Amino acid sequence: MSVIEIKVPDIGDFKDVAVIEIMVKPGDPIRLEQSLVTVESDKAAMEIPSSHAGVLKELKVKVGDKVNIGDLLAILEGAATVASLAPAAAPASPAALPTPELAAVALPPVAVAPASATPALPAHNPTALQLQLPHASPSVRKFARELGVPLHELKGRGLKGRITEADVQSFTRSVMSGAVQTAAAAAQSRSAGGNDGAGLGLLPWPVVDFAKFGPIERKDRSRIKKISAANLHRNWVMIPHVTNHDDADITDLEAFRVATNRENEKSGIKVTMLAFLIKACVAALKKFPDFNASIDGEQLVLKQYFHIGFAADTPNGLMVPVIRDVDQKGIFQISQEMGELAKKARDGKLSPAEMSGAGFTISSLGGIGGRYFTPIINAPEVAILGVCKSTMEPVWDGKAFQPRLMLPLSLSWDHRVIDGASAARFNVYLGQILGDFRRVLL
Ligand code: CAO
Repeated sequence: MSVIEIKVPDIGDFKDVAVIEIMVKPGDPIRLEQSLVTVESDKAAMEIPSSHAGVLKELKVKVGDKVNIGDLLAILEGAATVASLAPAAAPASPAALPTPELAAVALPPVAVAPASATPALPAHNPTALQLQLPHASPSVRKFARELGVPLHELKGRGLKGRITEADVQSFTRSVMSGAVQTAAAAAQSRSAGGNDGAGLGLLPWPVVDFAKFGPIERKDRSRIKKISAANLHRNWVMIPHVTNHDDADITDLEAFRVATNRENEKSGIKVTMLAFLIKACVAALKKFPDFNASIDGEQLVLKQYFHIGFAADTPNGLMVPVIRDVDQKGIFQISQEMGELAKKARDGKLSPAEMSGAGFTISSLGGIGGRYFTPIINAPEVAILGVCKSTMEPVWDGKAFQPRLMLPLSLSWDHRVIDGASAARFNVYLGQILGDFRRVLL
């Protein structure tokens, strides 16, 4: 019989979060990933799951305690199973996002629920922001999920504004009787006609009976796709995007990459063009700091760190893992981390921390194809680089056409922060670096 210590996992950028609920008691049999306690920051409530299975011997926290990453939560007795706290694929849950980033959408090792500490809301508030809402216990959240009740639209009438089972029942009754309409239903009826495009004076969304024209199939959109869609939509509508296209001559860099992979075959690390691009972008961000920035009210926040996000295509949808401190890393380390993060993304195991903090993002379709595209900026960043497949092209050298390997680059930028001349210079400089990496040393 082994004794296992359960500690607070990485819960994102939260410090001194209060324990608000204990969900187990000594003697209870504990399943792997069973929620043990609920903690609450000023932004969100979240359940902390057990990293092991066993029998609960002792709880090391009580309601009201403040905890941080690494603090001892509980002691279990039993055979250890999986030591990792990596989350399983995101369960269907109405969980709120820990951050508003483009595709920081995988659930953390815990389900995140809206927190309290908000001004009183009406019993039903379909326009309320999720992060400002009252919270509910896991069983009430489960109950609401089963009924399809949007918890964030309810005002809790329980202790400290908590949503109770009775609140969920009464909301369901009101919807059934037609007394209230959920935000989703309201949006649907708006898009079905009579809507002026959220005040933009637009035509209503076309409502078409597709089945009239031929056989169709309906399928649910995945949770990650719905969340990233909402983020992409906001970013596309709110940011005045412009995209500059350019080409970089990577003939010599590609030869170097191929030779490097050949020489390091045994290392098991494959270097792709994306690793060089990530490194080259850092050189360009150092030269053009406005591209590694965010708008904050009247100010521009210029980041002195170089964390680069890269879009990863996963079965569940688009995700953007982040490689930190790229300026301090070599191509092999970047390649290795990229491989690990991409695998985690595909397995649905990225933590919120691994998807946050980027100052600039690269979206590479180079392994697939295409020429150019217009990537959507990953707010609150102000620029994103799209990359497509390199092709051999005839390039005039002043005397003759030479076969050169050309990489298509598409840089989208926020016109509130960046202007066209800077964007063109950024692309030119990036092309020069990719053309001759020794320039990074200058
Ligand atoms: N030109 C030509 N070939 C390229 C290339 C480029 N720009 N970039 C990559 N390749 C090649 C690689 O060398 C590799 O070749 P081999 O199989 O012969 O070794 C192949 O294409 C596949 O590369 P990869 O995609 O596995 O690796 P990567 O490092 O380039 O990209 C990752 C990793 C995770 C970013 C990628 O797999 C991915 O998910 N891309 C999609 C991103 C996306 O969806 N963007 C759109 C976002 S907006 O909706």
